[in-house]
Amino acid sequence: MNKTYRENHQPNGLQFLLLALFIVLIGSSTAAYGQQFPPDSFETAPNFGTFTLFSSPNIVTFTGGFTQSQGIPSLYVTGVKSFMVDPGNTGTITFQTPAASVTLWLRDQFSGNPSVLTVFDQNSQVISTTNATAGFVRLVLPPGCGQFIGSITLQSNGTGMAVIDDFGFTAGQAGSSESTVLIANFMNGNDDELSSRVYLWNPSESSGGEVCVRVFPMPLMNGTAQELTPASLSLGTLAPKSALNIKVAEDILDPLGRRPYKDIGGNLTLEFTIQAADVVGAAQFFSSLAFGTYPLQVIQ
Ligand SMILES: [Ca+2]
Repeated sequence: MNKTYRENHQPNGLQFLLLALFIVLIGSSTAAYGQQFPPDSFETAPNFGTFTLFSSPNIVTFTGGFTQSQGIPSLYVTGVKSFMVDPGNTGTITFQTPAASVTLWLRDQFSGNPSVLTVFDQNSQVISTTNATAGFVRLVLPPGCGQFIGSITLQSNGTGMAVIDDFGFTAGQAGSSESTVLIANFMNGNDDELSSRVYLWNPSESSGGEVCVRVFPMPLMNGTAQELTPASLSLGTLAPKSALNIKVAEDILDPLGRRPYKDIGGNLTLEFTIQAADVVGAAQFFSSLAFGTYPLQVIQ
């Protein structure tokens, strides 16, 4: 076997091996993660007091407001009831299992001092705030890659009610909130010259979740370099017992508008955060002449 043959064909052999592993691993998938709960219109909620919607382990609890119909059609997106909070009060929505995203319709009854909807993660850190307007607006509340929504508050600041209707969500991590952090210490973003791949696989039978990446250029000697990702970028989800093949140029640099990345030699370090325990991975780069493969470094 001459050198050229070996260099040209070993990547294909490795890819075949990874494909075979992928086929073995992809056999079964049970994902509580990502289960979608269609909008509830509050039509069957009790008129007063704390109440819950949906069922365990995805119960959502509403406190601080009421749902009794006021007979005012503009206060409802559908039906004749909604979740309303009196002026000066704060309504709170709490998730038994943190949510991967939430959709709802929000309005103030009257214009003036706007009410404020605040989204918190499962550690009670603020993710975002939104002011209500005197007209229903549909809000889609993704928490950001790798984050989950633990609770939402609605502080009613106007002279009328602050109102939510048609509340739905997508379940986030059920049970464990373990995550894995992996580093690809050397990748190259100049896909005019080199192809770069990252393979992740998740051996867990139950733990699965979103894959997020941050991209750091590698500075030249005495130089500095700035992170390419303004915020952690989502690469989709990695289900239990499944694998993911990530193409650095197509899947990461394209969405960032940085393909091909040729600055300072195109060299990059990638940090992956996966919302699942004990994920492992490998990085590979190759052209017609050269290639390298190495396991991803486990940070957490
Ligand atoms: Ca309704």
